[in-house]
Amino acid sequence: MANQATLILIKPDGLKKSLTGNILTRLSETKLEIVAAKIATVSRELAEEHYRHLKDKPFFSDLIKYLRGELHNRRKVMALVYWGEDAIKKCRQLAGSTNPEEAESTSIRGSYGRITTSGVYENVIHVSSEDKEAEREIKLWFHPDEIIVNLYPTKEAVEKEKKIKVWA
Ligand code: IDP
Ligand code: MG
Repeated sequence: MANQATLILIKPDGLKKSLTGNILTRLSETKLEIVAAKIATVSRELAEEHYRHLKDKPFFSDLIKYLRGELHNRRKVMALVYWGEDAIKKCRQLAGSTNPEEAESTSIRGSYGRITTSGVYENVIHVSSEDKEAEREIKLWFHPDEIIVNLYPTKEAVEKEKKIKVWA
């Protein structure tokens, strides 16, 4: 299996429960490389685009609230790109099943996830499920210059008169 990239999100419940260290320690068992990392706020557009494959599900609007941190008063996620051999399978195995009640008890979701009374699967972490999805998601969450390896083709562009913030 060739090198592969996957998006990982530590979701707002993971941040609120102070699980960042535990989750990164678990993921380090994979011996994969972290090639991008940041804390990000999640706009409605980003959340809806990220979970667009679920937009017809009855739990979609709660899922968007969950990813945006509205259920945990933590308006942020930690986004990372893990890279290396068989990255998706290795990370999904450690993450465990989508439904935290069905996830193996020692997996990340099995250890730390729960189903809320309103039925949201609060499962602490997101992992891309296959190559095409990983590419779509990584491009959604990161600019090319935030990733320290060349994962996908890029092109040069000039942004005219774009206001940016610099240190005062
Ligand atoms: P995945 O996160 O394991 O790839 P997906 O099917 O892509 O699973 O679903 C994305 C997220 O939507 C899940 O991680 C979970 O938070 C939520 N979700 C998925 N299915 C259900 C469901 O049946 N009820 C409630 N929440 C769900
Ligand atoms: Mg998925």
